Amino acid sequence: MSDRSRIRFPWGVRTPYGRGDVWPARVDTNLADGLAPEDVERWVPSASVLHSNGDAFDIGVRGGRIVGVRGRAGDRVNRGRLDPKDLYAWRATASADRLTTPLLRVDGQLVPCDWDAAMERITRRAKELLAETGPESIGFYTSGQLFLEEYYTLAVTARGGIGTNHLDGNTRLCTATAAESLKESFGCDGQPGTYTDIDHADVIALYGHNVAETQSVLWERILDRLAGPRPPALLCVDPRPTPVARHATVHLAPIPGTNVALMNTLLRELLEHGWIDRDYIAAHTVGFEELAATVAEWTPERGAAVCGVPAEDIRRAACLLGTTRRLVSTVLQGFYQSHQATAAAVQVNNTHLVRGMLGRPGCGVLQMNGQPTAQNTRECGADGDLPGFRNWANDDHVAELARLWNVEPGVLAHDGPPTHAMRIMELAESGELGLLWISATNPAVSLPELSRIRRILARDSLFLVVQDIFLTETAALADVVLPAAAWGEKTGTFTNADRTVHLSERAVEPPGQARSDLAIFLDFARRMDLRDRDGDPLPPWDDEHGAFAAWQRCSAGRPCDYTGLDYAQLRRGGRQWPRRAGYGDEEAERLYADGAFFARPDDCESYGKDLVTGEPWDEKRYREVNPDGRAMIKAAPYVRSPEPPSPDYPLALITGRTIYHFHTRTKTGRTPQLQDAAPDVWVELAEADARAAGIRDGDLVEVATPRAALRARAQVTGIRPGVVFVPFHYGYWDLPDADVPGAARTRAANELTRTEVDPASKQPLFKTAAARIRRVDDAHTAARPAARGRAGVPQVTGA
Ligand SMILES: Nc1nc2c(c(=O)[nH]1)N[C@H]1C(S)=C(S)[C@@H](COP(=O)(O)OP(=O)(O)OC[C@H]3O[C@@H](n4cnc5c(=O)[nH]c(N)nc54)[C@H](O)[C@@H]3O)O[C@H]1N2
Ligand SMILES: Nc1nc2c(c(=O)[nH]1)N[C@H]1C(S)=C(S)[C@@H](COP(=O)(O)OP(=O)(O)OC[C@H]3O[C@@H](n4cnc5c(=O)[nH]c(N)nc54)[C@H](O)[C@@H]3O)O[C@H]1N2
Ligand SMILES: [Mo]
Repeated sequence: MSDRSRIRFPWGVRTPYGRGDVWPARVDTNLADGLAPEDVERWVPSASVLHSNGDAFDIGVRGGRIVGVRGRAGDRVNRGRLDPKDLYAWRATASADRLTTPLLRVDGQLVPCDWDAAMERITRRAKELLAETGPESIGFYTSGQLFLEEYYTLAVTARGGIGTNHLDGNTRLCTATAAESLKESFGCDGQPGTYTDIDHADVIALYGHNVAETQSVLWERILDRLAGPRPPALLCVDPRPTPVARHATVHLAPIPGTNVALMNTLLRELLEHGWIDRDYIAAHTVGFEELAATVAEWTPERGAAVCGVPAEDIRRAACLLGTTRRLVSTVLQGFYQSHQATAAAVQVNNTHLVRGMLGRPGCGVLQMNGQPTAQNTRECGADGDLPGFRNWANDDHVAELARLWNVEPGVLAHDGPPTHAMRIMELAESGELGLLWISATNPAVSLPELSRIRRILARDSLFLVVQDIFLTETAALADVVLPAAAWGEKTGTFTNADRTVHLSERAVEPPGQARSDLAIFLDFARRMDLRDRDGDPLPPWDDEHGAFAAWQRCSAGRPCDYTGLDYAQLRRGGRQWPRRAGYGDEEAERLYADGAFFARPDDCESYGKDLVTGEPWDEKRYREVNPDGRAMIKAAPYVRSPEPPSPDYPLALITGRTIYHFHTRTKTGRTPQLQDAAPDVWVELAEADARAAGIRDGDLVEVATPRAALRARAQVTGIRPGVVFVPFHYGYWDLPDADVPGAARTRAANELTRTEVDPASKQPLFKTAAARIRRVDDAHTAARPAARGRAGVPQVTGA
């Protein structure tokens, strides 16, 4: 298949296989025009940083430049395959508009400067703030896209060195609910399942997960099973007619925000029919009776009325879940970013717990990650968790960290849990936070209610540092901009959604003065003169090798144990954790195979929360409920959405992704093949809603919520009536100055979304808002280019 056609046929050709067989290899390659594989001078091991699937490939280098990519046939994750973003977006790393020097704000303008000037300005402000108000006036907001070594360095610097509790990652927007749901059910973060479960499954249930577009190589694995002998049945729960929905045996398209009602209905069906494993429940779980009581009222008819799906379809879905012997479930943003996020994700865990379907081939839960390195943000404690899945409310865990870092325990002790991202923004808004350091994330496009975020980031009282590879919408608001080395220009490790760790090595030099994020964080720590109890520099390491070794010590004995991994092994291919020294691939494949959980009161990462209110449980309550550290079946009643459609705003607005772009498009928007496939924002709406508003396919329309309005081209599809979908990829960096918000052109989906977080995970509800839509008069639109074809929609479903 030609290169170019992978844009139109993103899932490539099928390599069918049967249940229990090994997924055949297929090597995808993309090289700069005119080059053949033998022209490549060196192949450097790496993996994808444009999703969480962890697809492994080698970077081709020639003449000191990246000239292409080639999938790794032997890797357990992708067996050589690459998705369209990975095939093409390596080109963006060499864009002419990369940041190549630090920038300082002088008289309102960002002007180039050297590293000394930039870092001195930052450390001067940080030292003033430490002296005037203390560590809690400084905050860090990082990413799910750096390397493990970088997160651990930042966590030690911020938590152990500066002593602030205000450190979170954009993983808060992404997989905070995955982590929270795993803690609530199993006592600890860490993915129970593995991708090889796809090879064995008889039913694959996908909840709010458009895997075809967001982990398209994993979807190829599913398509190859569908094309082979003894194919699995698919259950898709998504209001849109995604490629997954089109291949589903049962497609449930619930009203957005009703996931808990649907899950409770499905669970009741399992219980009513006795499709449960009583021995497993008795031996390994607590909480079953409460679940049975909570779901008792959720008859299929009641679920159907609340969720707006036929009762018969719910029965068919439950029958799939209830009668299969091998069930794999995946969950992603349609649950995590919707109303009652954690409560809904936990109910998916419950379907596995009541059926005893965990830790065996073909029986696994994948509470998916989204970003390539989100797992590492979480395990290294660069988010609202402590490193090594330690429990902030357990004094022994905090003391253990203090010993590891050789700092006073008091430095790490705080009144509450680490501050979550939206709270960090509130502290900046109120003026309590004086310095915010943002690395590898673009909140001026990706956070909800953007007019408010722009106001906060632009405040005079906030000294804003932004560390990126491009001058993003966020960087444009900074006081100091730091140019980072990108993927391919630095070395480090990262872990995908099924616990597979890959090594990504430096292939080429970074442009200009750009430096790795690791070097920047360490430079800051040195200039701040951060020290441990013995007066030695903190962090004590100087490079990625030192950081990795320190992380291994921190992870030892914890669920995410890295002590048996090293760079030399990882250079040969991805390997999963947990990996104590001497552990083999078998032992790492699935968590909880023996029905033993990391949930004993002394071990667990969290004492848990009330799923509806988010109220934390204390140690005493946890010990009462779960003294032996079993899996917890936690029930949740359904609660109505905080912003349901109303007479003024009669539609439900959801937001999300296309296969061709990654987030705020800093890379994919600079890759012509991808940008051309989805050049501008659109809004997907149903035929009936379009007709009612006099809208035809391709018309320019305005979508408004109580917060703002944006303009986009209409795409009329088979989406559930009453629901509109807007991709969130389109910010403003590639528009002319005149076309920014407030002027002619508002196009970022997050202008419309609301600042509301899930009570338990604190993840913003990007998929819960009420909206209205109207056609914009043609006279206004004559000058605007029409989107070519159906932007963002692959031409062929890959069957
Ligand atoms: N191409 C591409 N791939 C990516 C990314 C990217 O930007 N582009 N980003 C990566 C990252 S960081 C992430 S987090 C993942 C996200 O991956 P996904 O979660 O698969 O992607 P989304 O499009 O955000 O949302 C998934 C689906 O949720 C549905 N949905 C919306 N509201 C509801 C609801 O209330 N209930 C239910 N059941 N479904 C609902 C939407 O219709 C949508 O199809 O993708 C990763 N992979
Ligand atoms: N409405 C709506 N909003 C959403 C979502 C949604 O579905 N709907 N999804 C949410 C989710 S799941 C996510 S993950 C977020 C993503 O939101 P963001 O994290 O804001 O999106 P990105 O564009 O990936 O931003 C990453 C930034 O890091 C820079 N970068 C890349 N590599 C490096 C590096 O090596 N070093 C440094 N320093 N910088 C680097 C990139 O240029 C880019 O500016 O958006 C969230 N926002
Ligand atoms: Mo994400």
